[in-house]
Amino acid sequence: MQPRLSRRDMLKLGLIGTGYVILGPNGEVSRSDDDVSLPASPFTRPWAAPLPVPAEPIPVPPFADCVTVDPVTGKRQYHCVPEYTRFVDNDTTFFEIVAEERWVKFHPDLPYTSIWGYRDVNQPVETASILGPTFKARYGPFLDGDGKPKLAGGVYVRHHNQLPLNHTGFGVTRLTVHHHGGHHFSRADGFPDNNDAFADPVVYENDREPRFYDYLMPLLDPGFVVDKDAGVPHTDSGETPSTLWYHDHILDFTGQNAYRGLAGFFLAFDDGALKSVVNKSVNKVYIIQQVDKKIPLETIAKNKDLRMDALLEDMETIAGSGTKLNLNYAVDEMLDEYEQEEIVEYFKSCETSSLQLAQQELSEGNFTWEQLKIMRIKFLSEYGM
Ligand SMILES: [Cu+2]
Repeated sequence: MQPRLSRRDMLKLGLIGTGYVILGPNGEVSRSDDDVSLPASPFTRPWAAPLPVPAEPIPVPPFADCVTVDPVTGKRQYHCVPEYTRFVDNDTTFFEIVAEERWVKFHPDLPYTSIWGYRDVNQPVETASILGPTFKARYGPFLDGDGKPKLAGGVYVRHHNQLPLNHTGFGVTRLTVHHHGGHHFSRADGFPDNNDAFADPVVYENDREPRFYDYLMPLLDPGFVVDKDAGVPHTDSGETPSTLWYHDHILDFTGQNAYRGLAGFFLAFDDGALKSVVNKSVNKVYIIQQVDKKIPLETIAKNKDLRMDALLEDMETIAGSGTKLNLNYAVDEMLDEYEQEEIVEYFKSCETSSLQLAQQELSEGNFTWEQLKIMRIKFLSEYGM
């Protein structure tokens, strides 16, 4: 007979608070998930196989049914889902993924098991990993030929559904892919209910549901949708997520479908250094000369065909890289002495460079984004941080 366990023993064993403890009439303790009716897990040798690391998907040519190339300019034009149009051009990378049933070994000592998994179309079934391919992508802002930020770039993924149509049991074969943690159109973010509720030019490969579906990840900082014109200012790079995953998201069956294997990583990197170098080289000298001459910012922006927010972004890059810009002539027109002092004190004490946060925390001052931005530039110029 097993000895009785005291509460103290149980705490030591970590059994209290799990919700899985069964205390038998004899004081025998067992966890309710040790169900004796199930076969024991087979023995597997430790360290028998390397950790599987899913390969990156390989880009495919733009999809001819949705992207045409302008014969004169060579520019890609997208024409399938209207809201995607501004976000797709020659810098967009295309991928093609299938969801399918396949047989895998979780361990060399185990027999083959059927899973549902994502696979890059370029990857043969025999060598496909259990988890879907790992995407690695770069965040924008993407720059046009003149070094100005643009919306287009990002990643465009076509997902094919090749799961068995006659499936019954665990999981459902109606799919919608969610990019977990990203900031995308709801159209491209695994709408859980019914993804052909969107009026899409999808191809129906059978009469039951669309057999492929297009997802666009613009890879811009959160907020780009609010500011429809620019994509860079008014966004919050402090909130940009980087370690993401994608998984099936269909209503009521997300757990079952992800459990069956419909999941993969999506790692997104930012390239701040690269984009600021390009920006700087284009407008830096001009901006410094104009500020020296105390030219009004509106005039500088107009002459360089920049929006005011884009000009301020460039100025911040210049000040941030160590070149002082004496903007007092412009600042004094936008803020009185006390307001300037309040904002400087805030910047001295705050831990992030988020202007959205500054706007919230300085809410009594009712400062605009431009006021805070120009103060950020003054602050960078004077304190060099
Ligand atoms: Cu999720």
